[in-house]
Amino acid sequence: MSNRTFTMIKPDAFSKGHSGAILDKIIKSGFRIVALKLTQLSAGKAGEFYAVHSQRPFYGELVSFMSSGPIIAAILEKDNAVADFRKLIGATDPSKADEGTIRKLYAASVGENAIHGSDSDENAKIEGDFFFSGLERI
Ligand code: 3AN
Repeated sequence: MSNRTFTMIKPDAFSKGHSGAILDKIIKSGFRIVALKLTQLSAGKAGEFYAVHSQRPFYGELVSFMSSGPIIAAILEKDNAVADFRKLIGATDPSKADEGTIRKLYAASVGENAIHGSDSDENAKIEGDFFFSGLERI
């Protein structure tokens, strides 16, 4: 079990001004930030990041949304990071997310669901490496 996961505060949450509250909740939940950046994905880069979903019907919408505005990307550290962070963000569909989760608090729909969290240790490493060089993390 690795102790790192990867997250993005998505364009909807960023543009609504929820980034500070979300980062505060993440830190207060026991995650340590080990890399952090504000950036905006091109459609090409968003397509590459979500390539695993390229055959899904929502892929075009997802790529267009994820490249529509700034995002905050981060690598987070905590024991059992991947599973604990998925619990903190809640279900993909915010209407099904538990009370108090980030998606319940800040997400509007399954397509625009405020935050990303890696779904496995393997993907956490791939996704963290997609955004951050060795010099950009501690
Ligand atoms: P999660 O982000 O909870 O791991 P995935 O991996 O199933 O969910 O989906 C990746 C992203 O694709 C989601 N965060 C969401 O933005 C988008 N997505 C998933 N399902 C749908 C859907 N039915 N319609 C639109 N977008 C979707």
